[in-house]
Amino acid sequence: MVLLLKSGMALLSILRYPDSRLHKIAKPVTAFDQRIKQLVADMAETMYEAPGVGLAATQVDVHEQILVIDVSDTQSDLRVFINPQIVWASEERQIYDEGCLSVPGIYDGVERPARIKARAKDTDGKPFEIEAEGLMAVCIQHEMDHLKGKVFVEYLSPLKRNRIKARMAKEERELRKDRERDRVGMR
Ligand code: K1U
Ligand code: ZN
Repeated sequence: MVLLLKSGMALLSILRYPDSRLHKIAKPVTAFDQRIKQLVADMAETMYEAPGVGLAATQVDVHEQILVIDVSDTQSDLRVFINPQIVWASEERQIYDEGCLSVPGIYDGVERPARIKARAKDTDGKPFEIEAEGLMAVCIQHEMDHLKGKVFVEYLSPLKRNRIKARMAKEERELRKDRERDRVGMR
């Protein structure tokens, strides 16, 4: 579902784990055109509204290699990564309590390289490189996993993952009931 806003931008629906579409592999972007610019604007709007600090195109059911990230406190530092690649990762690792807009309400520790160097293109197709640490490094790696069809809960133990799946399934049943009540005018 897409919610159109007065600003000309749109709020996109975020797929919820364990939706199988979260496991699709994203393809590289080949045409840096108006469609990509509009998609990036809609993804940023969707991320800010959620709110979140990152969003991968996979999460809005678009299977192209596009990420938006803003780890600033004031939603004022949007970074766009198209066709991103990690070209260097530190031996040093850090554990960070990660969250995901596709797995709302769940936070758990994931260990990843503490510092990375990434290469990507902007919306005009211009290449750039970035060195990142802290939340930015975590976020780039987490979002790049989405493009490869991987959700952060897959780093957790099978026991934790199954509990998360059960909780998400329960929430999904409740959401469906609410939507049905709305449809027949009972709410
Ligand atoms: O769904 C996503 O991929 C976005 C995810 C990014 C992320 C956060 C933390 C660690 C790794 C990856 C989120 O934005 S979850 C929500 C969140 O962390 C947040 C929400 C509001 C304010 C600050 C953070
Ligand atoms: Zn995520």
